[in-house]
Amino acid sequence: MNVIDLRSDTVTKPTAKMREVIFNAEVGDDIYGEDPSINELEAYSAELFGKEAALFVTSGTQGNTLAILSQTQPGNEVIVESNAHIFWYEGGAACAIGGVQLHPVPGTRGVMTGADVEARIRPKGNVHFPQTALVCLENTHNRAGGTYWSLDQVKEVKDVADKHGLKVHMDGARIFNASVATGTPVKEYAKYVDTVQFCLSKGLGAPVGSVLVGPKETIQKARFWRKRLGGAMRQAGIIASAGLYALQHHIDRLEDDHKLAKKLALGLKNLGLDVDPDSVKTNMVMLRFADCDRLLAKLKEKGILAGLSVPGVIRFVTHLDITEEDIDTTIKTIAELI
Ligand code: TLP
Repeated sequence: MNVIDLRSDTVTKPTAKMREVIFNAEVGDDIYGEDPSINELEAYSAELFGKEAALFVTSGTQGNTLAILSQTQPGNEVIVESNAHIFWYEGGAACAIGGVQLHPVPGTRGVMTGADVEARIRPKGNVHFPQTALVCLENTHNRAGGTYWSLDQVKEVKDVADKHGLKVHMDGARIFNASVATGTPVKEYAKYVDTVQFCLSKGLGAPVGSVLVGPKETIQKARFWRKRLGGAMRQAGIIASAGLYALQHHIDRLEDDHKLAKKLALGLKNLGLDVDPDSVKTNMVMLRFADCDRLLAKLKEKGILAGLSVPGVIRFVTHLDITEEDIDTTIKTIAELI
């Protein structure tokens, strides 16, 4: 059976061209700094984001964790939006490894205002309070349904962070989706944050890896932490080459994923289902449904996979391996099932 996998954009398989690039990748021992493919990916990423340095890491979770570890001290507090991936889905890494406390701030569709953030910053010089060190933004925002931050919204938080001497990290697992949807170059977003983590293994379609970009000194600290956590790899140019290929060839096509997500949302709306097509900003569709488990199980029997985002909400994610025909089949199948 041909499976239509809409659970996540993490499920993509390398394309034939990407496999060819992997096959031919030049490699070396990265712990000696000798893997040409990794060095090229890091240099390319730093340039693309207008940052001094970049670090190839195993996953988005590792990139976020290294960003926190290299910009905080144990006992510090880190402000995150209350539905942030860092808060929900990273196994408590910031706390378990970095010894920091996360301070969740409710946002609107994943976006915090400068005032939201400022109200949560702890007063300095009072022995009762943990000291706020870092603010983390998520762009696009996963649990909010692939919503993006505008550049002005990022600037507003950056201004507050600067005023209080805080660093800003962007969990940009899907920053290219935000960039394509808003027309904002990633370099512009990066101007108003200290570090950005972006995933190669999501919409960009590479099999493994993320990149953390930022100032040289911060990335050097992150490199140290990556080694300490066992994330320094050897001839990992095998996977980095796929990441570089994805960065060079798979950004513009994200627009197609966004169109298909919109098409799916409109199709489901036309079936009378509880979906808001206007809220579909990038490659995710959130369907509010009374019995999600039953619908998901029925869909699975028909070869269509989706996942639960939050209780009562099914998430569909479009990506490189999803065609227009797959979306038509999905809408038709759901029409038959409900
Ligand atoms: N998100 C995954 C799951 O973990 C939920 C998905 O299927 O969407 N930041 C954001 C915003 C993410 O959505 C994810 C992955 C990560 C970080 C972590 O990336 P990985 O899975 O590479 O550690």
